[in-house]
Amino acid sequence: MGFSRFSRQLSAVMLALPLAAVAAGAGAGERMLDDEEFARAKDIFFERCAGCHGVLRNGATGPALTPDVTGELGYEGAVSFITYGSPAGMPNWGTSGELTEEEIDLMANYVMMEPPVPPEWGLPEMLETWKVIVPPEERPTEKMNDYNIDNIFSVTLRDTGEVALIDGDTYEIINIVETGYAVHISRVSASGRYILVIARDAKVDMIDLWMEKPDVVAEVRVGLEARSVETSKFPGYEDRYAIAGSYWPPQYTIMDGDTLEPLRVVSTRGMTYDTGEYHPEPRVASIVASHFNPEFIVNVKETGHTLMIDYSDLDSLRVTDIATERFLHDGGFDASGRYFLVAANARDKVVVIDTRDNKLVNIVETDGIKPHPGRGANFVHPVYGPVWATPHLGDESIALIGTDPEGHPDQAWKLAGQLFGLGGGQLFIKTHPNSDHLYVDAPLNPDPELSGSVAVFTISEMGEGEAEFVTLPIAEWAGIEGGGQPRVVQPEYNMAGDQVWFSVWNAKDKQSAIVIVDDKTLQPIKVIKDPRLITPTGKFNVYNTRNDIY
Ligand code: DHE
Repeated sequence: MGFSRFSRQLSAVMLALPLAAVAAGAGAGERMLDDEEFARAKDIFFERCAGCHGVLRNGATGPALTPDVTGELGYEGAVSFITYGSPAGMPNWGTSGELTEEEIDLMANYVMMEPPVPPEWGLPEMLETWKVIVPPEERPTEKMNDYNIDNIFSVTLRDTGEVALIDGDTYEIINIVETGYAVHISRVSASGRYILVIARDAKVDMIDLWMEKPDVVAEVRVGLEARSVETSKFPGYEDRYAIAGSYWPPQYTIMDGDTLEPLRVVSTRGMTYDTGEYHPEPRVASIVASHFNPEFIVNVKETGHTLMIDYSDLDSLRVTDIATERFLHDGGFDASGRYFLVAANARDKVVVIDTRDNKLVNIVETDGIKPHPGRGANFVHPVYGPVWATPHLGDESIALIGTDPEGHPDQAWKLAGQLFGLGGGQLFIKTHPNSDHLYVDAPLNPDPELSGSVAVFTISEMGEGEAEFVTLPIAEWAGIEGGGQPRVVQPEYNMAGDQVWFSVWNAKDKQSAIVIVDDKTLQPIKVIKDPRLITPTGKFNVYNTRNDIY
């Protein structure tokens, strides 16, 4: 279950299994699991493993785990990977205390068996789950609270299935809002009024920030597993539509932007862009809304298609299908908002799309293992000019890709330079137009000192070649009581760009925190600790998220 060498060996057989071969059944593990154990292992796999390895275990960010390949790894090998992880991105489920020895034994046996195929989820199932809690006509016609809603943070509380809405001016928790299971990300509607939250169980929640106490006004489940949500941003279509991408079933759903009524659901099953082979599980990874056309940009992971979905006429949906690269994951715009850069992480590449002319611009080799940008970071490098940066999950490198074809044509859409951060296990990077700093985390590094810290580079001091960084001991500053291995994850600026928020993400039964750092002095100015802040991970500042500022 580790990533590096194993992943490369296994990718060759990734697409070999036809759907008929993946029906539930038992393979050759160390021992057979009984029904109860199988059901428990299936749940753990869904909760912890399916995101990287796929429901059908055909592999993506992590290697394929079909019985033909896990059989070669063997039971002992599987136990070791699950227990210790790897610096290339496999979490250390055992040594971090997240899985017990007994659960690891269960999982090592489970991955030797044939994976079960989950049921489909179409419009009828969605409509059964669709609820308009406050109909549009009963919602406020103006903002009913005194919050500066642009500076609210929507904070993922991963393991409680909630988001905390935190006032960025006062650091007070405004509300803890119940969402779906293992909630993942928040995105903000074009007007800034609504926050859309997607959970791993594919539940979408829509929060109205104009209410006296902001809360959920509509919800729907668009599948059984999902990771992405976005809303229409093109002038004339602000807040009109929402879209969510599902991992299972592999599909995207366009919804009404006021009520979340599902309007169109489209499967992404189909052929790989290069070899033209059928794939049963091409999952929808990141989605962004174009600023240049009435389109959503939908990245289909396993088959390597980037779809530009024109939402101006839902009855005759026009889709521009750009062949890009397999294993598309997360990404963001360049500073102009015209070019979208998305990691094809298991291919160690970043794809650049021109969202004005709907064309592939380039596919950049990032000279690192598994680029993982989040949305990336845009800044003006003293030597290379405007760049977009991504860290890597599998090593300590940070790729700088030139984004200025006019002023710096030699660097444009190429690897202009590299930085080197704390170590492997990096996930997120962030800067802000008002800041001279670039922050890079390493939450998946097995070394607790590194996973509890963040690297800070000073942009104006960068030259050609390597740059020095300062290490901030964020987890230490949090003063966590009661132990655990708190991981520092996802820097996020406030609206003004003068403070940076970090989640100190501990196990569910341990204390977690949010540490806020002054961007000028690099000193902590506030630690938010509250028993309700359980497993905080992603944080989404309303203004920065809505305006694609990163
Ligand atoms: Fe994420 C973004 C998928 C695990 C925190 N994550 C994304 C996106 C995708 C994705 C496709 C881009 C969404 C978009 O922009 O539309 N994430 C996955 C997985 O498949 C994966 C690897 C495994 C899984 O089982 O889910 C995974 N992600 C995690 C985590 O374990 C993280 C660290 C903690 C958590 O809360 O789950 C995590 N992912 C995030 C965050 C973002 C994200 C915070 C948004 C970053 C941003 O700044 O926009």
